[in-house]
Amino acid sequence: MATETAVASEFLRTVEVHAGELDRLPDGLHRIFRDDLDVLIVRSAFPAATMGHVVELLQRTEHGFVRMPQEFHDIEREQIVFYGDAMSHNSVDEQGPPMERYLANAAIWREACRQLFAADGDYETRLSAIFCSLSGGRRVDVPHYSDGRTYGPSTIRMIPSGRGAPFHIDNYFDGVEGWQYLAKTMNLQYPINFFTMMSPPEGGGEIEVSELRFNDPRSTADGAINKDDSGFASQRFSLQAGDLFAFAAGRFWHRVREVRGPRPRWTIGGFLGFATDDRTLFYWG
Ligand SMILES: O=C(O)CCC(=O)C(=O)O
Repeated sequence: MATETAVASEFLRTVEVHAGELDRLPDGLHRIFRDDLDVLIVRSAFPAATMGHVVELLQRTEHGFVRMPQEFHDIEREQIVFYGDAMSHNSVDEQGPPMERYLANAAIWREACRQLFAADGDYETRLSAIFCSLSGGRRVDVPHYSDGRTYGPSTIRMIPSGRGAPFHIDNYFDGVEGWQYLAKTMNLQYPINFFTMMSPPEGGGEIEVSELRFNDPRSTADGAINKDDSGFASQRFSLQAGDLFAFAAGRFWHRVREVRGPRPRWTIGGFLGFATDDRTLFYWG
């Protein structure tokens, strides 16, 4: 059954469904967009065994993805690593990825992802089917750049022990070229973030969404990360391998809690946006 949560201590409007009952939320993603819902969880969106298998493959050297450091230029230093180029900024690419590199890496990513999931059911096919069920009958697609090349459908993110994603909010991408291009045809005022848990760590690593909203006078205007998040109420979500999480990441500050134990946290995901003509739901990494 679709479980809708609205108790006082849980300030986020959350709906949780099993992958077999997506028809209960035919317009679920648009509800996040129109500020009628904050969090949507699809339990077992992908089989846990599939995720276990692909994470095992990712830890071998021949996976085919381009690994992108997120904290330090030297990829050999222990840090958060993305498999694939993300359409966002970090301390290595402060203005976001150069478009030429991003688009070249997007094509590599699609092929590497096809290979990665070859034995388990194609990732893009499954993800797109899930989004179709939750998109209110809209077309679902990965965006194209002006030259016809496609964006990447997602990225894979590895957070090692002792690290987490800092407190941040996902609507300070105005200076990122590939984001500006998307904003010409999409309403990206409050982007939606989605990811599927591939492998949870032994401890920590929960996504934690704060009550602090975009433009709250208590937040700084520049979106700087590593801010102090103490003093704000938050809700924490635990996900199992295969669970998909989509949320209003442009409305609420959020972070990933520090990963504990030897196993890294692996996720795969990106962003969702609705076309301004309201006919298409786009997703990209
Ligand atoms: O992919 C994740 O695990 C975290 C997502 C997130 O916080 C973000 O991309 O803004």
